[in-house]
This record gives sequence, structure tokens and C-alpha cells, in this order.
Amino acid sequence: MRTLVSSIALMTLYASHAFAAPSLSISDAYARATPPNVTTSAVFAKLHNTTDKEVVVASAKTERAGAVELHTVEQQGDVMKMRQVESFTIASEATFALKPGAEHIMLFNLDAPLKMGEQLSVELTLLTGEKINFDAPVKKVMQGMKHHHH
Ligand SMILES: [Cu+2]
Repeated sequence: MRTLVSSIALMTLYASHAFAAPSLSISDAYARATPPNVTTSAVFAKLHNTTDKEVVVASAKTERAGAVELHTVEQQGDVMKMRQVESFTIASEATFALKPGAEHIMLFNLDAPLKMGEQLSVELTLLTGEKINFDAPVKKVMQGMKHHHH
């Protein structure tokens, strides 16, 4: 893996701008399966910044959702609440984990329930305008944001 990463870095060095590697590499992506009549879901993934500069994710979209927001989860008193944020900032060479109970990509107005085994294609737009595309398989996921009661 380390060898692969270094050779990609080398290729980037030698290649012109036109062939630059994507600024983010995406791994472990998945989307939450939805029960019938539920039109919201979320996408999770690990976003690895492959550059030596900060990378800012400005927006996300998928054809299956009428609206997509970047969300974080915050504790308010005894309750965990989701809140929209303007962007996700990923430090140089760092990995930013989108996961249940933390930052995630929130989907609204799904055109149909997300079923296990489907692939959801997602596009991220960085502040620089660069687009990052990836596929998120649909999986059953624990709620993660609603289990904070005692
Ligand atoms: Cu959310």
C-alpha cells in the first residue's frame, strides 16, 4: 500500500495538471438502507486527503435524493442533534471519517427506498471545483444518532 501511495505521489509529480490524481481517495463508503416510507438516509465513508494542502468538501449530491446536506452531530444537553454545516475540512494527508453519530452526508427526498445491495453513486464537489465520484453500497446501519438515551 505504501509503495502504491508513493508511486501515485511520484506520478503526480511527473504528470501535468491535466492528469493530477484526485485530491481525495474514498474508502469504506456505504449508505443506510431505508424502510418503506422513509425518505431520508445518510452516506458514510472515509475521505483521505492525498494532497499536502487542506481539502474542503463544499457539497455533495446524488441523483436519488432531492436534496443533500453535509451534517454533523452535536450534543445538546442530553440529546444528540444533527446540524447542517457548510463544509467538511480535511487536513493535509489526514483521513476524515463520515460515520453514524458524527459527520455524515444527509440525503432528503429520496425517490425510492434505498435497498440492501443497491449502489448509490455520490458526487462530492470540493471548494476548488474538483469533483470526486464514488459508489456507496446500501447497507443496514444502526441509527447511531438516536441511541443516546439512558
Ligand atoms: Cu443528518
